[in-house]
Amino acid sequence: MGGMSDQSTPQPRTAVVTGASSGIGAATARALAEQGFRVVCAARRTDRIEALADEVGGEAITCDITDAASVEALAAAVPVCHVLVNNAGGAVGVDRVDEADLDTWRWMYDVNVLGLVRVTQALLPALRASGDAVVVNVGSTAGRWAYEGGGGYTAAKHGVKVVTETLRLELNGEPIRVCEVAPGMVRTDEFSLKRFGGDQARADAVYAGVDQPLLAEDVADAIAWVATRPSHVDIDELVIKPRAQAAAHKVHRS
Ligand code: 8X3
Repeated sequence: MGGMSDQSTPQPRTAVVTGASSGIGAATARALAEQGFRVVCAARRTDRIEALADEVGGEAITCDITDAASVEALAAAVPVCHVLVNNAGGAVGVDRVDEADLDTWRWMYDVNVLGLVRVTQALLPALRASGDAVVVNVGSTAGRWAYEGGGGYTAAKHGVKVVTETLRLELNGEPIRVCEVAPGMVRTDEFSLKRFGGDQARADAVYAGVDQPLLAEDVADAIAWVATRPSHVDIDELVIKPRAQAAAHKVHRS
């Protein structure tokens, strides 16, 4: 800063992380900054992303991925993007299919699938402009397994998996890799709390007796690894779970 510019000094590569205000998104912003990226932290909660951007030397852009104008503004601020981490998403409720509240299912599809598509569409020119880009979509083991009460969320995360595969096919021949990182049980401050409408006891019960659920940092580490492979190496998908979790219905609890 303030010194003579040295033309041989490479410009930092730019990464955009959605849902950067907490959990996996915030941890990913930190992990990518550690890898030398200039990180654009995007989320709805401005105060949180501004604090994070200050911490990592990046930029905060308030963005609601369900809103077209908001996403267009994000894209307008990022002319070149080397890494896009589509992390924003979430679950609401554990309704059985026969009693499902379709408004919450619609919200989950809107955020997890359509939001991801909206951001990807908007940033594709910037990804192309980088000449060597990686899109990392944060899926879930819920995109691999069905479980009772999970229908609205598992349907959406299966959607993330298939959209990721489709985009990889459609971009074949372009210098853009398309990857999915699919975590299982991750203990974050907000995921289960939001799912259970703020009921802390029900949120805590998800992790009860589980020896070391994954932390946001574990998933961020995987995302940063995916994003920093050599240009010719595409990690199609990476499923990451705590050792205690073998499957949706097979979680070892003490
Ligand atoms: C979160 C995993 O098991 O709650 O993406 O569906 S699970």
